[in-house]
Amino acid sequence: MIKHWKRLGLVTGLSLTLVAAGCGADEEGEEGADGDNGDAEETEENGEDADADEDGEAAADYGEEVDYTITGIDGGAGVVQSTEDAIEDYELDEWNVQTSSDAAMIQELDNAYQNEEPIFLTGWTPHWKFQEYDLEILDDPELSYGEAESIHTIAREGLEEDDSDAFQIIDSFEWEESDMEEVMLEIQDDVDEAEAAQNWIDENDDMVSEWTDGVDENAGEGETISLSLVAWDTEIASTNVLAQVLESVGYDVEMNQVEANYVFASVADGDADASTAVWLPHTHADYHEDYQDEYEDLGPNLEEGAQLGLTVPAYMDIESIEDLQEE
Ligand code: PBE
Repeated sequence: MIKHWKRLGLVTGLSLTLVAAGCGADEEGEEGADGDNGDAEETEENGEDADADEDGEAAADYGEEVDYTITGIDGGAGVVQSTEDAIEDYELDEWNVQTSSDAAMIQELDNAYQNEEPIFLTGWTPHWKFQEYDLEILDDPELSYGEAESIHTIAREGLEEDDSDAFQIIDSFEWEESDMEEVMLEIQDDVDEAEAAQNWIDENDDMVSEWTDGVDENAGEGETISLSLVAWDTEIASTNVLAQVLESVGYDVEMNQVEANYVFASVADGDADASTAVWLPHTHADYHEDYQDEYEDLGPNLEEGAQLGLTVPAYMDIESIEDLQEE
């Protein structure tokens, strides 16, 4: 599965992601002629789920209804790559992933959700979308999306020697899924990112004071620390918290939103000091393999709480990615 990932290298992922143009519902038009499973639409016991007679059949209808399109985020994201792997692993030949951004995907989810229409998303937890919408991650027996994983922090070589206080804080930063969700939800509720981060810090000063233990309150002396991130809500939350803590002891923090591959390249090159955006062992395995010798992996900032998966609204009648296979 990992093979085509490599090719992305330093090139922007966006333009390379498959958008299997125009592939759509055309060829499968004969499914009404399948004979005995005929009138599923009309024979419901519960009248509600008109198309949802049994998983296989409902899922086939979903394919047509969504034009065999999975609504994705940026092409550099591991979850988009995993979705392309799933298309291959489950032989979903006519399906494709449409790339956009985290925000645009959520907008599409919102539109579909209002109308109870089917939609397939490149999903992951933690993410506030699971609090705001009733969503499910489909079973993935082939493990195209990997298993539960952790989010790691990486730092540039030499940061520890150059600035042991900043290094200590960056290295100590660690929290839990529920913490990250709190910050994400507030940002989603239109609280400014820095303010949401600060609110969480104010409520969790026991934890935060361990990260800054022994660090002088003016340790930063105005030095700049630069953190790389992608505009994924999880990373916006973690990076803002870390930035606020660094600023509280006198650092100036630059947060640079970049494409996924550049998170790794920038820390490897020393252009950035650190990043909290590294999902392992699955999501970013290939980026990490390419760059891990050139930066320091400081281990999880969020342990085992993360998971990718093909995600749908709970009102859809489908349980497994396998249900999308046409018989
Ligand atoms: N995500 C959020 C990223 C990692 C962080 C799941 C969208 C990805 O798929 O690469």
